[in-house]
Amino acid sequence: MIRVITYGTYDFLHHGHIRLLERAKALGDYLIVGVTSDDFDKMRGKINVQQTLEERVAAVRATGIADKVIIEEYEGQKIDDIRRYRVDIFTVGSDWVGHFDYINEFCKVVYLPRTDGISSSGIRTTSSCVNIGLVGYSSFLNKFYKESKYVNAVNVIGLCSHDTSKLSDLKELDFITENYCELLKLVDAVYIHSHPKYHYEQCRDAIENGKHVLCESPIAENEDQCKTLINLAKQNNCVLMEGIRTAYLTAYSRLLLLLKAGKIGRIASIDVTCTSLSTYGNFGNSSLKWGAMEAWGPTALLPVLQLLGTDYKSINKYIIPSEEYVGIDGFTKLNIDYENATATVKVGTDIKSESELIISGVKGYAYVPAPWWKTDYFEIRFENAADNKRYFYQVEGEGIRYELVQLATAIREGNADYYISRAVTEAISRIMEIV
Ligand code: C2G
Repeated sequence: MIRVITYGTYDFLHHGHIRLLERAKALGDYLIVGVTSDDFDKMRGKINVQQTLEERVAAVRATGIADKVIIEEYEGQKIDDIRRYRVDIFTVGSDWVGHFDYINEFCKVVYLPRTDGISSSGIRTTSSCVNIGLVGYSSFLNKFYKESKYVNAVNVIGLCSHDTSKLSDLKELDFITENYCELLKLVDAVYIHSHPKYHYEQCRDAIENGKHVLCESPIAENEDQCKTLINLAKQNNCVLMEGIRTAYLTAYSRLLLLLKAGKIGRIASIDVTCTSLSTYGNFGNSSLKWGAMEAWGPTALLPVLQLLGTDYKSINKYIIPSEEYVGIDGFTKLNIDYENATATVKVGTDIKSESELIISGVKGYAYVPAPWWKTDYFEIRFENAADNKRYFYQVEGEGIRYELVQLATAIREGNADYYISRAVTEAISRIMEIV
């Protein structure tokens, strides 16, 4: 019996895939199909996959062509599989010619002609492309725009800004306006990165016009405004997503899962620092300058609220005012106390410090090095250093593209608060008001 193996993502299974599977089967008597896991696809840069692994496996099984379906989860697994299943032929489409020649050492390699004129990314783009308008003035929007090009479920088509002097990359957009209502007429969704004092009304106007919103946190300056936006989004069947990029990073979300699973035992203390001397809004006038809490508060509060909860007992603050801008905090330290845990949050735009995250538990602690908010790496450490574990998860583009993939998914499936719960969003707005 000649055993053949092939691998793929098989997102939105189409006739190109099926033809490949048919010809793969024809190479022998028994066909094994490896379907890639979500993590493995993300690791190898395929972040746009929209169907779940379960859906993709089911679709391949339903063709009735494969004799066995396995999951491809890690780099190098193909060699393991070829040995384990005593494979005679590895095959894949001709778009991979040369890429798998090394497998000739283990079995015969056959590249089959790829079917022209169809692709999963083509299906994804036509089936659910979200037209996005950008709102704001910060140079960060250049990075956001560049990252959006990696996500084929979204398409940035316009900008609303009162000052485009720092938005060089966006000058290529066909639609640039100072009129927010005009932008709203054109798009399906907006990404709001204006000054936090405008977030509430810009979110409200977008949702009232039936538009989805991804807004830089804080989405509102107090809890009442926040609750109003959440209810309005529900009534209008709009997605309202909080833009804290850290929440969408694989490393951060895996750290949270490990800690919630009790990896370090009960968490007693969290120390988190976020400082950066050149944060958005340094535009020479205080009306556009973001204070330390505005720039870093939501990010710094995220692990505290997600791990210790939102029902803290007290918050004490220590504020060092900005020396340059009246009424703005240059550095803020918060002590947040719970029934049996405590957190220290330090944020600064005028003062530089070691921006790390340390989560202390009764069995050990988690250490995330600076800049922890865009980390690809963390350690879980114990009394016996031999038990320490290191974790690495590749990050591309500081998490913006993962945030955009989640926005497109939320618009398609409706789960806007999958990564950041509404309770956390409300608590952030509540704390922003206190401070
Ligand atoms: N394919 C094809 N014709 C198309 C599209 C895809 O023949 N129009 C083939 C690909 O060459 C591949 C298989 O169908 O052999 C699955 O394609 P994808 O789902 O796009 O996954 P891909 O990442 O290309 O799979 O490690 C090997 C990779 O996993 C190969």
